[in-house]
Amino acid sequence: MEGNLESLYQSVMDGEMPVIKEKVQAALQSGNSPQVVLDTMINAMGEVGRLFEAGEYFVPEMLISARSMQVGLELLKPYLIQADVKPSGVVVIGTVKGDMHDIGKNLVGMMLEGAGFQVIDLGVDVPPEKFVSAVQEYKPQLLGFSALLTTTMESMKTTISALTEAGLRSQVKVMIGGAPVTSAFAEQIKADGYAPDASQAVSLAKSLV
Ligand code: B1M
Repeated sequence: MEGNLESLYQSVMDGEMPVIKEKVQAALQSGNSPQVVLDTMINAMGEVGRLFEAGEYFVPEMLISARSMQVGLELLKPYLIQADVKPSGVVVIGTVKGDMHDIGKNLVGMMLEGAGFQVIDLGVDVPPEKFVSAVQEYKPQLLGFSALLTTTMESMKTTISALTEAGLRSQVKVMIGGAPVTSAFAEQIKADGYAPDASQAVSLAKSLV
């Protein structure tokens, strides 16, 4: 790995938030593409997850790494915006009830914005009724659910049921994603689509609206 990328990778893993900005800038200035810089941070978070699973990292370590990555993501945001994008539609996104993970959801939101969607982000731990009222209020073409825990994937199903009960299911397409989510699960809960990562979320969103 190129030196600046290696240093950024290590800083995300160590949760060195104050130095992340300069490390992202250094990595970009030394000629690495924004995508490579982004992938470096995503890989670092993957390693954080592995260390957590191995009992070498605990929640505080995961949290400071996550905060560092958020700082880095904000800096990359302008680079994720495509040139000459036409307005594509309105998307409401959120991390489902019981789940506090938001890095992936934020990245998906940024990329959708970059592709011309107006993104209304409901945040984390979003209960089904909040998604329902957001559909009534903003009339989006698309709803996006994110979940990182096997235990909270079920909230996606509950939210789809809540939309059906409110008579709104046919008015909006639902796309889902997050590490434990699969296309088989999307089919099972009758979502309209699943994307494994943020760039495929953009292609999927475009194809759904
Ligand atoms: Co948590 N955590 N965490 N965590 N955490 C995981 C998810 C875990 C896999 C770690 C592990 O054990 N290896 C594990 C889940 C195990 C499971 O359910 N099978 C876990 C656990 C157990 C927990 C707690 C229960 C720990 C505890 O308290 N004992 C707890 C739960 C809290 C809660 O939510 N109720 C917890 C807490 C936390 C922190 C708060 C400390 C922190 C989150 C901070 C934050 O998000 N602001 C955290 C972190 C950072 C992680 C890991 C290390 C990294 C997640 C991440 O940000 N990845 C994670 C391990 C891992 O994933 N390897 C882990 C980077 C991000 C860019 O990727 O989110 O996958 P990701 O998003 C991707 C795709 O999934 C996709 O596109 C994104 C970009 O490519 N995508 C979508 C995501 N959403 C999408 C939506 C779409 C389409 C695509 O359409 C709408």
